[in-house]
Amino acid sequence: FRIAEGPDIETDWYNFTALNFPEGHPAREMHDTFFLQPGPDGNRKVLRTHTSPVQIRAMKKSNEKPAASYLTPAIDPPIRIIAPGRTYRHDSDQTHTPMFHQVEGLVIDRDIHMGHLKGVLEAFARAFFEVDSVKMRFRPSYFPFTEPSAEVDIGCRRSGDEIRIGEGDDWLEILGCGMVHPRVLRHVGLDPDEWQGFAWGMGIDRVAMLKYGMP
Ligand code: 2NL
Repeated sequence: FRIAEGPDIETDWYNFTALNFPEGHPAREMHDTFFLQPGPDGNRKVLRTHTSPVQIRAMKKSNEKPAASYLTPAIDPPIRIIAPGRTYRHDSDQTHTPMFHQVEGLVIDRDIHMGHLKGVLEAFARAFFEVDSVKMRFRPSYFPFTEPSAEVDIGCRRSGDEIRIGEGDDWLEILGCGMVHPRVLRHVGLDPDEWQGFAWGMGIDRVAMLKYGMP
């Protein structure tokens, strides 16, 4: 996986439209979006509400021909990227800060399926929590940009103030994921009959607290 980065200030298209949020859909407001003042063209930019636009930019680049051969060459699929970064939502209380961090991951290749997603996330959980095996479950969920979509819980055991990861009869949600929606692939110029992919996203604050045993 390569690390990919992008701008904090995004256009509506990269933050929402390309990700299959319909125009005028309440989900755009539900993200508690910070909107900037409209520019001369009437378009209002946003503070990105997730790191997904970074991946949209990477996929779009992957099939755009550079203006000249000495400029950044197009990265053809397969794409394997991790997109960490600041994200913003108009939400502020004891458990929410208006600026927080997400890490998203994306894989695009031929013949990609949910089994690959499961394998990558299991390998991630074992490495991140530094344990040999992690109990995991996938619950059906919904995101506009993936189909099917799932939320992933890891097994844990709580005793007093302590929490043990990877075993036990309790569950803790750590991330959301799914197969990239064909409409998202089409928006970035990839043919969904040729290319498939999976993506996931998580808030890093939660997993960091778990890893370092903060209650
Ligand atoms: C969550 C869920 C998710 C993604 C992020 C993604 C990005 C592209 C296309 C499709 Cl460009 N999907 N990202 C997919 C599923 C879930 O995040 O709860 N995050 C905190």
